[in-house]
Amino acid sequence: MTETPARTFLMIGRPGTGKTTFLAALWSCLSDESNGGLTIEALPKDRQYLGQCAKAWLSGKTQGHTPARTFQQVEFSLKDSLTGGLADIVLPDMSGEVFDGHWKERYWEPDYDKLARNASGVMVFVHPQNWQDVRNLTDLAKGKHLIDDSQDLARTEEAPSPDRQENASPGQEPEIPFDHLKCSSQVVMVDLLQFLIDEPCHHKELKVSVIISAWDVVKNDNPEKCLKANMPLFHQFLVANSKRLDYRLFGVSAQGGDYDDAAKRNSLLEMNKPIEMCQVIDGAGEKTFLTSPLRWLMGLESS
Ligand SMILES: Nc1nc2c(ncn2[C@@H]2O[C@H](COP(=O)(O)OP(=O)(O)OP(=O)(O)O)[C@@H](O)[C@H]2O)c(=O)[nH]1
Ligand SMILES: [Mg+2]
Repeated sequence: MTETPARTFLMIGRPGTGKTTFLAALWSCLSDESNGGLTIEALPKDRQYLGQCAKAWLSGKTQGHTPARTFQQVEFSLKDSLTGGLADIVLPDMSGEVFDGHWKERYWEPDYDKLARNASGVMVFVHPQNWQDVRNLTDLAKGKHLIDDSQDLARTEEAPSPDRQENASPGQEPEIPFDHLKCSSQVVMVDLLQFLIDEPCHHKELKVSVIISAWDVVKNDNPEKCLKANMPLFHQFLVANSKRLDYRLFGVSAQGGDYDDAAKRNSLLEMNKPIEMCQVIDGAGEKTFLTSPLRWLMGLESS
């Protein structure tokens, strides 16, 4: 370990956004010289968790859902082969449910509070599945007349749900109870970043790597345009706060493809080197390295 204090980076993302898969691929590729110039300088004392993740990743198995409340404190010591600089990194892996809990409960555990206040950078994960819950005002306006037209039909055909029955009084529209977890993911992601730059952490400046994971399923060649089109509120928040959130975007395929596609999975497992399974591009769509999101947080990439 180096004499300078370890630097803490957070990995933030809702459930199933690719956090553990990215960590598994990153850890597995840090010994490869063609990964963009970051190599392991000293092995962590506790490698069991990283070892498990890497084993699954190398054998083409999905990472299991990270259990809620389990705090995987990942720490390693890295060397930048371009400058020879050394750095100790703390990169905890947590379940997406933990972040949903922060959003819903407006509360986090003391352990996480310490990490959040110490953090000098954040990897923010979004998955194409998160886009299904994004609606813009034009969609809503278009949808409204369809709803109006079909209301009579729906009233006759649909039995009211227990929630609706409970809350409806005669002659009134039934009330649907608010469910935090059904809110649009882009609203949740904005809020999670606001916890860091506003109450309670008040970070003046944070490096941010926004990772669009499962990039192999995205039909777009430019992560910046892709985020703008699919999570416009979140994208606008990043742009508007770019003095405090010094962000870079990446499209990352840490798994290389869908494992349910047997032919694809076999072709990935037949690659000469594991690192060839991953594809990473920067915000403008240029090919880059799996380590680039981490290098950006470490200040090793030019602004
Ligand atoms: N096609 C494709 N799927 C991916 C990729 N990376 C992750 N996935 C899939 O996305 C899902 C979630 O991945 P995880 O890495 O477990 O996500 P997570 O954020 O750690 O999830 P939690 O631990 O539940 O918070 C899994 O089904 C993965 O197989 C990728 O590069 N391509
Ligand atoms: Mg996980």
